[in-house]
Amino acid sequence: MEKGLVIKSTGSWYTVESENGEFFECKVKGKLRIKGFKSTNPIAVGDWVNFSLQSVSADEKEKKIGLIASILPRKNYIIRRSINLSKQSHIIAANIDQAVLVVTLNYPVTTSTFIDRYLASAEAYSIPVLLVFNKTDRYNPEQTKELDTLINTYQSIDYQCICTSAKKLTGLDKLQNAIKDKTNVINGHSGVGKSTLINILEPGLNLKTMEISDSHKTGKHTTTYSELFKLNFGGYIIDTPGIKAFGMLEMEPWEISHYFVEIFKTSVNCQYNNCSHTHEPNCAVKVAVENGEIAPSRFISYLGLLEPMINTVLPIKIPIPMIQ
Ligand SMILES: Nc1nc2c(ncn2[C@@H]2O[C@H](COP(=O)(O)OP(=O)(O)O)[C@@H](O)[C@H]2O)c(=O)[nH]1
Ligand SMILES: [Mg+2]
Ligand SMILES: [Zn+2]
Repeated sequence: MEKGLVIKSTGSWYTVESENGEFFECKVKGKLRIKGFKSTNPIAVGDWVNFSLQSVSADEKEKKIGLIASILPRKNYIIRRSINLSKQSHIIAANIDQAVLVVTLNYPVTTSTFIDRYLASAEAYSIPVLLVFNKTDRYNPEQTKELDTLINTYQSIDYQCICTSAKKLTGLDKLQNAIKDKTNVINGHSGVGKSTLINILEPGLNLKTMEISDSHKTGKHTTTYSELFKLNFGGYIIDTPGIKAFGMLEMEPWEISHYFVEIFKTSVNCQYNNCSHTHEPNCAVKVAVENGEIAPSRFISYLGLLEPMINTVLPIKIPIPMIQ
């Protein structure tokens, strides 16, 4: 039995890279079942599988194909829930080491709310995030200050931040080091520079970029298959559908606060252990926002996610102007 990594899936065939770097076309042997999981695809890119090789003759030539016998346990995965009623989900990718969110303050605008939703989703999936602030060449002094504040906010809660300019070619070594030897998904609004950055780091890798999210707007369910692209300097980049695919999991209101790391940490000091940090007395989170230990923008993002679930009103006066 061989062990390998699924790097491409077309539905019934999988391209598997064996541990010594050979590629095999593989099929699933019999029926694979994953306990407690209803999914349209049992195997996804990023899965490690055990497979055996079988010789088949094709066009009078001997060829080896693989038969996948089992999947190794996943450390995480991202899914897209189906829109129809089957309740089946589609696994986009498994075993992701890092989610890279490319952000620009402007051109186009990325709001802190958008960043925070992304971070919360990634926390829910247990995927570390790298924040890449691109197009620094375009910022005037005032915007640069704004950027510094934003970076301070995220670094203070332990998210790795890198500033880049694909135009001036700055920060690219840092970016390369940060994604090297990892399996990365890359996201961010259209136009922030994802393709440009990737093409500089890995010339020739023309990612069929991620604008597939548009199909979600129309409600159409396009079956898309992801692919792991190998980086020559080590690691992989996953060509994934957009941010929508990385959306929030179904969760209870109290769960949301678990995915805002600093809110979760602070909440151990709230009077009620199921405190929603809105109307409750003796709420340590509200105190921390008021005295500047928690960034107001983060608290506002948290309330924004809570709001569709319960009717929240801004529970406190926000002392500092926030970045939008
Ligand atoms: N000034 C400037 N422009 C950039 C930078 N990075 C990308 N761009 C430009 O932004 C536009 C969108 O980039 P693209 O890579 O297609 O964005 P994507 O949609 O995220 O893949 C292109 O015109 C790029 O040339 C940068 O760091 N500085
Ligand atoms: Mg692109
Ligand atoms: Zn509280």
